[in-house]
Amino acid sequence: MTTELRKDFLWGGAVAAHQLEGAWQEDGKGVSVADVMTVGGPGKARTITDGVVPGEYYPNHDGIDFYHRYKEDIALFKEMGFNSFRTSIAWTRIYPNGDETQPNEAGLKFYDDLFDELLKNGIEPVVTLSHFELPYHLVTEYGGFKNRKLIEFFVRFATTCFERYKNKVKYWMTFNEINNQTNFVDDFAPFTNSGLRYQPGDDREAIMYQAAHNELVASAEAVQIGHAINPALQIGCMIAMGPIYPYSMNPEDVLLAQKAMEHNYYFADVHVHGDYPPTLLKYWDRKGITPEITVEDRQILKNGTVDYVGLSYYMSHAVKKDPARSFDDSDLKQLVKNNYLKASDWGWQIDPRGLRYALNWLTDRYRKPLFIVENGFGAYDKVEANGQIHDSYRINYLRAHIEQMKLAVAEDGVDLIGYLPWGPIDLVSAGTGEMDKRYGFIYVDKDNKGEGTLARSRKDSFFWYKQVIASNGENL
Ligand code: P53
Repeated sequence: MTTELRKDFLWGGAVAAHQLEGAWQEDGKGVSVADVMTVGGPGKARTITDGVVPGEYYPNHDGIDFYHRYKEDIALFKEMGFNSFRTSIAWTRIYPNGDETQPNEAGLKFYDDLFDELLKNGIEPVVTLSHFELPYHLVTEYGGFKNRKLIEFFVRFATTCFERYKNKVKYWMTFNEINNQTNFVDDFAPFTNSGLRYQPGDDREAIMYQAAHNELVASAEAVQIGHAINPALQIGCMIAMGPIYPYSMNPEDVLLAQKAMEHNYYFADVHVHGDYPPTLLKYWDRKGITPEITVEDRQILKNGTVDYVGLSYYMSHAVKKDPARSFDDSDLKQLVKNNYLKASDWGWQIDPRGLRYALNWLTDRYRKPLFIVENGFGAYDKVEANGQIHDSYRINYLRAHIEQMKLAVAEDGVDLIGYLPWGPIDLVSAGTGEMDKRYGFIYVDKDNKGEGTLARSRKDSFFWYKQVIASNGENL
C-alpha cells in the first residue's frame, strides 16, 4: 500500500517550552503557572502552590536545561531526519508578568536564536503560543482568563510573536489543548489552560465557559492579526482528541457518547465555524449558564476562523449511561473502562484505531487540513548496563498509530499536514511533573527528584524513527 502522504509531509516531534527549557528565571523570564506546580505520580495530582514556596521541588524550573543545550539536542533531531519541530514560546519570556506594554528583548532574542538554529539544520519550527504557561501574575492580579482583560494581553503577546517571527515560522497554534478544561472538576486543567483558581462556592462550570470564551475570542483576534501581518501564515487551533465511544449498542449509551463528544469538542466548532453550536446554547439555557458574549465578540469569532485543526491523540474513552444520571451530567462521571484495550502504566488506554477514527471524525465535521501535533507513549525506561535502552513498547505503540494514520490518509482521504510525536526527547510530564514518564527517542538522565547528569542518549526507538522518516512512513 502506498501511503499517499504529502511529499512535504512534516515529520518531527513536539514539546512545550515549560516542559524542557528550564532557566525559569533567566534573561528576565517571569513566573508562569508551570512554575508553581510540584510533582505528582500515576493517579496523584500535582499540587498547585500559592506562588513559589521555598523547600518545594518544582520540576519545570530546570526542565532538561534545553535553554542551554538546544544546539546539542537539535543536532540529534537532525540526525533522526526531522524536517519540523513543534515548541511553544514561553509567554513569560516575552511578557514576564503578562500585562506589560513592551516586550522583553532578551526573551525574543532567545527564540530568534532557537528558530535560526532549527532552520539552519533544515528543521521548520511549528509554534504554539499558549501551552500551559500563562504568566502567574495574570492569575494573582486578574483571576486568569475569566477576566476579559486577558484577551488584550494575549493578543499583544501573539502580535509581538507574529511580527518578530513572521518570516521564520509558518505554522502556528493559539491555545494548546483548549478543551482539557472540559474537566473543570479537577483543578489541573482550568489552571493550566486558563489560570483559574477556584474558590469554594464557585460555579466552576460557568467560570470555565467564560474563560474558554475569552480564549476563543483572543484566538480569533490573533488569527486575523497574524493573517494581516503575513497572509502566508497558517494559524490553527489545538484540540486534545480522545474520542468517546458508547459502551454498547444501547441507544442510551450512543446518545450519551454523542453528547459527551459535543461537550468536549465544541471548542473546535467555534474555532473552525466561528460560532457556538446550537446544542451547547440549549445546554447553557438549561443550566442557567450565561457567559458574557458581546455582539463584537461574535463578529470576531466569525472573522477569525482557523486554517487547520491541530490535535493531540493519546487514547480513547468510553461512556455508559447511568440510569440515575442525565445526559447533561458530566460525562466524566459516566466513563467506563474499555475491555478491548490495554492501558499504559498511567491508565491511558492504547487504541491505534481510535486515531483513524479521530481523524475521520474531525474531517467529517470540519473539512480542514489536520495536523497531528502530539501522539506518544509515556513509559518507564530501563537503562541496560551497556547504556542501551530497548524501548520496543514505544516502537510498537508508534508503529501501530502511524499505520492507522496512513490508512486515514490513503483509504479515507484525510488531508494531513504532518505527524509530530510528543516529547522526542524526555521531558517533564505536564500531567504529573514526573521525568520518569518518558516519551523520548532520546533519553535524558534525570529522575523524578531532579537528580541525574542530564546526559542525552539514543534509545532503540531513535534508530527506528529515523528509518520511518527516511522512508516517508513506508518502513515501519
Ligand atoms: P503527560 C491530559 C490528557 C491528554 C494530554 O501528557 C495531555 C493531558 C495533560 O496532562 O497533555 C498533553 O505529560 C499536553 C502536553 C503533555 C502531553 O499531552 O501528562 O499537550 O503538554 O505533556 C502528555 O504525560
